[in-house]
Amino acid sequence: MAANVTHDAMANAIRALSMDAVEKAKSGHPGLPMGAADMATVLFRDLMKFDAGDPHWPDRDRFVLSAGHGSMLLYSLLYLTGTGDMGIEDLKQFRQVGSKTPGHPEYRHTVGVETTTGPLGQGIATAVGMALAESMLAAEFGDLVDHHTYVLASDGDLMEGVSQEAIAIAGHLRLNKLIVLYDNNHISIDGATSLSDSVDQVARFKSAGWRAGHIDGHDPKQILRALRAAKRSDKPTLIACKTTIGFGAPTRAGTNKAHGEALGATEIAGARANLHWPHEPFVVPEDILSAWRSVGRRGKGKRNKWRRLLKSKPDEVRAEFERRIAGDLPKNFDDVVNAYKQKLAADAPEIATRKAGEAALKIIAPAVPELATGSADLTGSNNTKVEATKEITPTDKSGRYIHWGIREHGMAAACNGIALHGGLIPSGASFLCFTDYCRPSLRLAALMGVRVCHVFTHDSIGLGEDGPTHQPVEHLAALRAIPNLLMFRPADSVETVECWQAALKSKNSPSIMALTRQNLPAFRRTHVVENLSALGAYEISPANGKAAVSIFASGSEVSIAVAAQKILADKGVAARVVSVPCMDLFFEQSEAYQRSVIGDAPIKVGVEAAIRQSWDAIIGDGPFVGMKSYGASGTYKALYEHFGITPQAVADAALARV
Ligand SMILES: Cc1ncc(C[n+]2csc(CCOP(=O)(O)OP(=O)(O)O)c2C)c(N)n1
Ligand SMILES: [Mg+2]
Repeated sequence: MAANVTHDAMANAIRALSMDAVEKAKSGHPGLPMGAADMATVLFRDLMKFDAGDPHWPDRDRFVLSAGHGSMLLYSLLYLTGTGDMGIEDLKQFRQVGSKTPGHPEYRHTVGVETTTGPLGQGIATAVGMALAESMLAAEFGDLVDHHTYVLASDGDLMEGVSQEAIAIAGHLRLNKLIVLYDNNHISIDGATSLSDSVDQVARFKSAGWRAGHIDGHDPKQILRALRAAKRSDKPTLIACKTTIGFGAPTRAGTNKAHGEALGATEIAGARANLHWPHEPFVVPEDILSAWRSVGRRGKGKRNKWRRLLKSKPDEVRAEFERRIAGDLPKNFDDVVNAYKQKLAADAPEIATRKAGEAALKIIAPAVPELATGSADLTGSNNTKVEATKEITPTDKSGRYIHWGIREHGMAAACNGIALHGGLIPSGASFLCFTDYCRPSLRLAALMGVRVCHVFTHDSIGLGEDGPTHQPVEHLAALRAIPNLLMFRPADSVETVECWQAALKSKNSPSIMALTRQNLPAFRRTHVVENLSALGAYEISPANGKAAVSIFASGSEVSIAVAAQKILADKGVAARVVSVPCMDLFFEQSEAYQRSVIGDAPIKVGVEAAIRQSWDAIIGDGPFVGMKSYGASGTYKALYEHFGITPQAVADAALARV
C-alpha cells in the first residue's frame, strides 16, 4: 500500500464517489456512506479477509450492508478495491435501469454483494444466519471454515422488530464471529431519532448476550481497536460508532437533510472544500486508487493458503466440501427418494401430511447431510426433528437442528443467511398462519433466489380447535402471489416426499411445504419414478369415460374431490380429479401440458379450504368450494361441514352447471 496515502484520503474517496453518484442520479442516499466511510475504510483496509480477485472464495469474511439505502458505500468499496467488475462507469450509472448499481444492493445482480438489503432489519438478521452457518460448518469441516461476518447497521435496522429476534438468537448461540458496526448517527428520515426512540442499544445488546460498547466512529484508531477486540471476543459484538450523517457536507451534515437526497451543487462544493478533496466528480487520484487496489489484493496470500489447505485434505473431505459449497445434492438422492416412494405406494399410509413430512425427513435427512431443519418452538407439531438432525447448542454446533425460539421472522431471515453462506440447506418451520410473521424474509428469499425449504403445518381450518387465529385462510393465495416462492401443498405421503424432492432440487427458489394436522387417505398407490408433484398439477383420478367435470384440489381437499367424483359418477356424470400440489410449478410447464391437465371438460370446479384467489387461472369462472370468511374453533370434521367444504357441496356445485 502506498504509505503516503492517509486514512482520510481513502475514506474521502468513498465520500466523494458517493455524493457524486447520488448527485448524478439526482436520487439516492449520500448521508450514510459519508458518515460510515471511516468505519468501512478501517474494516476493509485492516481487517476484512477478502480477495478482490476471487470474490466468491468460500472462506472469505462476509460483509453485510444492512442499511441497504447506503448502497453507494458498498459500490464505492467494490470499485475502489477492484472487486468483481465494478467500474467507474457503473458508478456513473447509479440507480439506472440495467446498471450494476441499483438503488439498494441486490444479491446475484452485483458481484460482491452478499445479500439483498434495503428492507431495514433484514441485513443484520440475515447475517446471523451467515455466522451460524459458519459455526456449523466449522464444527463439521474444521479449519476449512474460519471467517467472520461483519455488519454495518443503522438506527433503522436496530429499530425494526426483526433485529430483536436476530440478536437474541445470535447472543444465545454465542455467535462470536458476528461483529456489528452500528452507525449511531441519531438521525433517521423524520429527523433526530429522539422523535421516536430512547432505547439504550448497548444495554439492549448486552442483555441479549453480546459484547457491546461505544466508540467514536470517525476515529480510525478507536475503530481498529474495537474491531480487534471484537475478533477476540467469545460473544457476538456490537460496536456503537458515534458518527455524523453526511460527514463533510457544510450545512446538511448531522441532519436528516443528508439522508436521502442529492446534496446539490453548492453543498457538494462545500463538502469538497471541507474534505480537502479538490478532484473532479468521479475522479480518484492514482495514488489513492492504487492504495485501495492494494487493499483489494491484500487477501490473496490467505486465499492461496486456504486453497492449499483444501487441496491437502483427504479426497472424500475435499469432494464433500466442494459439493456442499456448489449446492449440488448427493448423487444417490433420487435413488433414495424413488426407493422410498415405491415403499409408500405399497404401504399406502393414511396419515397427516405433517407426519408424512416427518417420515420423509427420516429418509431424506440421512441422505442429505447439508439439510438443517428446525422450528420456531413447534417441534412436536411441525414434526421436523428426526434422529439424523441432532440439535445444535451454544457450545456444540455439530448438529443440524435449530431451536429458533418463538421467532418466525428471525428464523426466516437467518435461514436466508444460511442459504446465502452456502454449504447448508436451511429449513425453518412453524404454523402456516404465522408466515405472516416472516413474510418480509420469505419475499427476500424469493427475490434473491435462494434455496430455503420451509415447513409450515396446520395448513387450514383442518387444524380444528385452535380456531380462526390459527387457521390460515388467505395465506396460500398470499404466498402464491410471491414470485419465485414455491408454495407446495401435498395431498398424501407420496406427494409429500415428491414435494421435498422438488423443493431440494430447486436451487434458485425458496419453498414452503404446507402440511396438515389431520389424517388423509393415500392416493398414489402405483409407483412411478417421475416426480408428478414437480409438474405442479396432474390428473390423480381419471374420469370413467369422457369427463363432463374436472375437479381441481390441493392437499387435504384432494380427498374431498375424489369423494365428490364418486357422488357424480353415481349420478351418471363423469368427472376427473386433478391434484394441484404446486400452482407455481404448474404455470412453469409447457402450454401443451397445462392445457392437457386443465382439460376440456366444460365444468371446472376448484376446491381448497382457503379463499378462491389464485384459482381463477385454472378454473376460469367455474364454481369454487372453499372459504369466504375466517374459520372457527371446533373439531375439524365439524368445521368442514360448517363451512360447506364437503364432497356433496363439490358435487352440487358441479351439478348446478351440468
Ligand atoms: C422496513 C423498512 N421500512 C422503511 C424503510 C424506509 N427507510 C429507508 S432508510 C429509513 C430510516 C433511515 O434512518 P437510519 O436507518 O438511521 O439511516 P440513516 O438516515 O442514518 O442513514 C427508512 C425509514 C425501509 N427501507 N425499510
Ligand atoms: Mg441513522
